Amino acid sequence: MRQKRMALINDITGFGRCSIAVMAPIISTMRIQAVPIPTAILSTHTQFPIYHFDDYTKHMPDYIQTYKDLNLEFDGIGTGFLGSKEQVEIVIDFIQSFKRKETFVLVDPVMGDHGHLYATYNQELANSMKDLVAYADILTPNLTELVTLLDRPYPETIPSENELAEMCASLSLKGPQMIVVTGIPVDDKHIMNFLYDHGETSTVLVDRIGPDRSGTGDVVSSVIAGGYLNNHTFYESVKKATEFSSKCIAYSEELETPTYYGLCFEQYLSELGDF
Ligand code: PXL
Repeated sequence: MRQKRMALINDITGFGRCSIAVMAPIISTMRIQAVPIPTAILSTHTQFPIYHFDDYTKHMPDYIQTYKDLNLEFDGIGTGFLGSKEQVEIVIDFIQSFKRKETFVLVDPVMGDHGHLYATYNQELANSMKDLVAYADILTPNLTELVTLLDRPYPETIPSENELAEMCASLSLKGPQMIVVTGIPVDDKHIMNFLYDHGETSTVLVDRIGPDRSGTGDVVSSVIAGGYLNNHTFYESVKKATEFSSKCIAYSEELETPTYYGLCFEQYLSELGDF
């Protein structure tokens, strides 16, 4: 028997607590081997006023070829921030090569927030993200990403649970049967995560603490992936991810950490070790 192993296809950002710099420690703490596959290397993430961005696309095929030649196996594959259509195609090839019957794929369709796509995003990239969605077992969009994947406009009011269920059902026709719409600001005091699991829906409500923080999605998706790989249900994994991120956000606020410095997750990281 070997330990479980998860490929993390995402960027490496030095300062700012996002992507692999967050996902690898969380996955490792959850006793799963983390295997980074960088899509880009950045000094800080793109929410900072300045950053150095080194696209890794041209290295990715050779990097991945080593794993093909070694016949490596992965129990989980997680994808996040992707920079170009070409990169999405490389990721789809990776999934086609490494997804076995028991391998689960989590796609975090990192594209934007608050109704706007990130600066590095354009319509072409958003369209190729739709192709990637077809390979996901678990999909973790926020509301902006959910409507973008469905080619719908950002809603003027927060959608009802029935509307969210209908949108998730539409998206599930493309492949993913477990969808969590993250960070829905239902009112001034609460954030809702809406779950769709093979046609069944549920919600996880959490107190809203301070303004939105960058990297929250990366903390949430890695705890979900780790929990699911450790044989928890999708609902249990989302609940743990929500509670953990909420605790980290409260601590980050207490320290008056700037929102773009991300979640001070190190404080509570060890608590994930027994989940
Ligand atoms: O956490 C999302 C994310 C990941 N990677 C990079 C980003 C962002 C969000 O801005 O800029 C490089």
